[in-house]
Amino acid sequence: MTLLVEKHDGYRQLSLNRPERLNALNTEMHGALMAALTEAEADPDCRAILLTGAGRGFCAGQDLGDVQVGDSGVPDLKAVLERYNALIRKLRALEMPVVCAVNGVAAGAGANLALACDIVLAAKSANFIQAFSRIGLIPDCGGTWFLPRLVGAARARALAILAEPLPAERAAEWGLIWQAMDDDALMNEAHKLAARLAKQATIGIAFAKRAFDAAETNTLGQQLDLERDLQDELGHTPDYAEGVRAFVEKRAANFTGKR
Ligand code: LHQ
Repeated sequence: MTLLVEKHDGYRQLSLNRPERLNALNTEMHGALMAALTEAEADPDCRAILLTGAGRGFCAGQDLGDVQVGDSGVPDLKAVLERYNALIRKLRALEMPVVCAVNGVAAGAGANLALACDIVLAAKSANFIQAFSRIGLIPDCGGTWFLPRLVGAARARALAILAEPLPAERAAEWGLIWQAMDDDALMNEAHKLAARLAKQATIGIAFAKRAFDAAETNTLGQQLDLERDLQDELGHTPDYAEGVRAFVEKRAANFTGKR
């Protein structure tokens, strides 16, 4: 099994599971990950995802032994990239929060897979490596889009060109990820976070994801209109009504995540 799926109360943990290859992504793992996300979406009881890796690595990117050689005699990267792009699009559009617990090295597509998630936690021993330039490629899986937005143009370019490992603590200082933490605390914290998110007003979180992504191309005027429309829709959800009621009654809200 290249992907382990564990169901928890309100969320699912997906663990990339090829530890002997540092969870490098092959065709089978891609398929399993896409299928697991589709299943999670269809389950009304699943309101958050926790993505991590089995063993000492998070994900070493594309399995370099699993790239089909095309007619021209060179690896057919286009076909492989179509799969990655579909995966990144799916994660960004998923109507629930995605927590990524980077338990060890995240290299190449593995690094940018993590960056596509909504909240990234990492073990202090983990590193992020934009390994692509080492094999003559550019950052893909949204890397050229995520990096400058997260850490600024100068750092983005140096990360991509030099392909040096960026330790988790510096990644957090630079704003590439949310938090770095002691290795032995990581999974406990990640589970606590996923469980907490699964009890939040998750449809609101889904709309915030959509708004942040739209903001990348919208003008302020367009974004104000979008916020108004999304807020108007959220204003008709049971979670909004419950949130306000719970506030007034000075009690914890009981959210459902339903539209
Ligand atoms: C691997 C891999 C790996 C296979 C470690 N594949 N076996 C998209 C579309 C199409 C094509 C191409 O690419 C892409 C996007 C990309 O992701 S490109 C970037 C691909 N990834 C890389 O270039 C990273 C390659 N890996 C490494 O540089 C190192 O393994 C890192 C720095 C991640 C970790 O180093 P170490 O901690 O020293 O571990 P290791 O190198 O000894 O790896 C452990 C094993 O895992 C080893 O196998 P072995 O049989 O010797 O024990 C590696 O060969 C294997 N492995 N990454 N991507």
